[in-house]
Amino acid sequence: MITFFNDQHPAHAPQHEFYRGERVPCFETPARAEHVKASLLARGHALRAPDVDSRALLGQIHSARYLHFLEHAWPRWLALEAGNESRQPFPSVWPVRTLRSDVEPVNFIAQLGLYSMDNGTPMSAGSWAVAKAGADAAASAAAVLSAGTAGVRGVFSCTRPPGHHAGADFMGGYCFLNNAAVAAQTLRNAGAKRVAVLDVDYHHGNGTQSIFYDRADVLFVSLHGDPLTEYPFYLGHADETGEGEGAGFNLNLPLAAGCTAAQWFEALEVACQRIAGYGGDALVVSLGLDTFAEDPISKFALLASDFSRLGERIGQLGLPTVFVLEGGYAAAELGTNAVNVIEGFEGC
Ligand code: SP5
Ligand code: ZN
Repeated sequence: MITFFNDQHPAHAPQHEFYRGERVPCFETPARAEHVKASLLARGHALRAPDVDSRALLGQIHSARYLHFLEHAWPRWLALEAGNESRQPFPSVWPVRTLRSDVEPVNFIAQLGLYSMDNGTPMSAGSWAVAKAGADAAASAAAVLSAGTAGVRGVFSCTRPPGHHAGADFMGGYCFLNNAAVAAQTLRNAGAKRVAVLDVDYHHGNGTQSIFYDRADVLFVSLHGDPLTEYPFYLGHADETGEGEGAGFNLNLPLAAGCTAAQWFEALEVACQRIAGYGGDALVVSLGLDTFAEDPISKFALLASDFSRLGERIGQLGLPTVFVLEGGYAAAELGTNAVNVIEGFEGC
């Protein structure tokens, strides 16, 4: 499968995140993408460099003040105090209910809280450049598909950091820029009337849902761990069905942590029926692989062979498809699992 690989990704390399009150090594590591790259090359898939500048697209998905913050965050952090190049900024205060988010404070950490949904999205020196290059990869993949090149049914955007938790004006869950939303909007801009997004990451794609919640031209369908017990906790329930023109164009299929692969595939079937009924012109798959049984932070039970089956089922939808890499933290197995999906898709 044609794959756009964000080869700048190693420059996004924060050292630690918080877990149960302790600082622990990041789960979302450069090794993840390197394992996917190795499996792609070993199995004969050529890699391309992103060739679309997503800047204008980012302005269609994210707020101007959020993009401005992200782009300048690291140099501002360095300017705050000597030694900050070896420290990571974390938010410590957030504008929850009754507090104002319309006035941007001057204080850097207060701004970081304004533009974050959690303290679980660590930043490093290269984060902006790498996230931007990842959005370029997603836009490049969608552009190839839109060009209608003969024989191209699927394109893969292989990048990190992931994107589906990032909303119009906030980061979260290791995500800064919403790559899947960029891909969907690229397809719309190129003439697709309707685009479906299928999010199969273990975690609900709250950012993608919120970006398209009031739109009928992008259907969002997600299967994920029940937010009553699983991150991102505050979105992803079954009663979230869209609003305004988007009413009826959002489908959440929460599943109990610990559910079986058979139960997961039953939900996938419901998701696929909805997508087939939508009559879209193209599909974006938020390809999280943290549904894997051995994932260190998730509680579903898919095996390597199940990812081939997932790719086949997606292929049966018969839609031009952009795959965008999201989560998946069993790094050594990530390559096999990702390539199983895209080869399952190609083989069906
Ligand atoms: C893109 C993506 O998959 N983001 C996930 C962000 C999850 N962040 C919260 C992690 C909470 C970890 N809970 C671990 C329980 C392990 N026993
Ligand atoms: Zn995830």
